[in-house]
Amino acid sequence: MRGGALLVDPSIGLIGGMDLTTEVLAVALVVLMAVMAVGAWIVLRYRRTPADDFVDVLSPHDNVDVLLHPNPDPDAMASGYAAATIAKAAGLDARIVYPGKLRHDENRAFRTVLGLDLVRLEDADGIRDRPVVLIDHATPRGFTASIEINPIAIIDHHDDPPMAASHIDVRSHYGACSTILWEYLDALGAVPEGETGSLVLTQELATALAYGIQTDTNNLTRGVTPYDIRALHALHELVDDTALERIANPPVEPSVLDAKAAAIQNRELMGPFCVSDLGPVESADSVAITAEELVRLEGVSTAVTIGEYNGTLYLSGRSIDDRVHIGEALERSMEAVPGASAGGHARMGGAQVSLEALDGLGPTTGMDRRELPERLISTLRDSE
Ligand SMILES: [Mn+2]
Repeated sequence: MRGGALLVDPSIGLIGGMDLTTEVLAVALVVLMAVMAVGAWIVLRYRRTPADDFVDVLSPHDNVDVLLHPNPDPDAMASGYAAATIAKAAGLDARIVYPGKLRHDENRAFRTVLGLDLVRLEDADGIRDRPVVLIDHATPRGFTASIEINPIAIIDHHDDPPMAASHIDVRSHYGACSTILWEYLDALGAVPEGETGSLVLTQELATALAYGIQTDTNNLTRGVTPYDIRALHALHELVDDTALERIANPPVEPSVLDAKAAAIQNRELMGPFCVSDLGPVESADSVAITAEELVRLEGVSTAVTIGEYNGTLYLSGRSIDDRVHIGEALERSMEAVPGASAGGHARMGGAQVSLEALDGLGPTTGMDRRELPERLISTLRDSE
């Protein structure tokens, strides 16, 4: 029974010095690790991202209008550019549309330097029956019948509650909407120019997004998050520095210099308040530009400029004083004037009133044009 003795020989369970049970365990462990690795790869590869949801919502359509808020800023334009790029890569015919006006030289330079194709919107007629994506705002506004628009998607970073849509991605903790759109491009596997892929992150698009992040975070000093920094970091090597420089420092129009001269010359100071009547201006933009300039005067924390353009008086206010809510202060100072509109945020506000409406009241009501600076200053003092 030597064979029988062999069967019970303890050495039968040893292969290469390893116990049989250990070997089975080792194989099981390797198999388990392989399964986990494949599982992780599948999860990573096929994980649903907000970008995938966005593409899903777009894909049943042949065309889409990417709608920016009125007077779009670089962040809105860059985000719209990215959304339209994603839509085009998904096979849609995409347009970028906006109501209002492209204000400020910087915004116009942004459009020109980057060769953006933007369509201006007068009312809802052109887009009412088309699928609409809202970018950098959560409710359409600033054009006739805007209430009739039912967007299919909303991508925004403001606090405002969004209206209903199939795809809603509002991240109010992000410094820029451009950051969200960069994350979309990244998740969808966008490739730099020159590489093969259906979704291309061109130099223009990268420059636009980087500029959008920079302006909406005030050069990374306001509301910036690690997400914004990460996006900017990833975009950095694709950015066209010369284009950035051209957008940031557009040539100054002589009329803007004239307005600045008038703003400095005509300024009236009372403590930290500065009000200046520029008289007639060649563009309403000058009024906002000069308010931004005057609030930087040493000792001044709140500035309001007034300019006359096309029969309308434009007022623009800036405040770096937390006790002054400039939007509300302008509203209060315009309360007595019929047809005047005013409002804004704590640090930035504006008002418009037709010269006719102002004249109609006459000096007896205390709202003569010459009294306006004084009246504004007293409203600002009351709001302290
Ligand atoms: Mn924004």
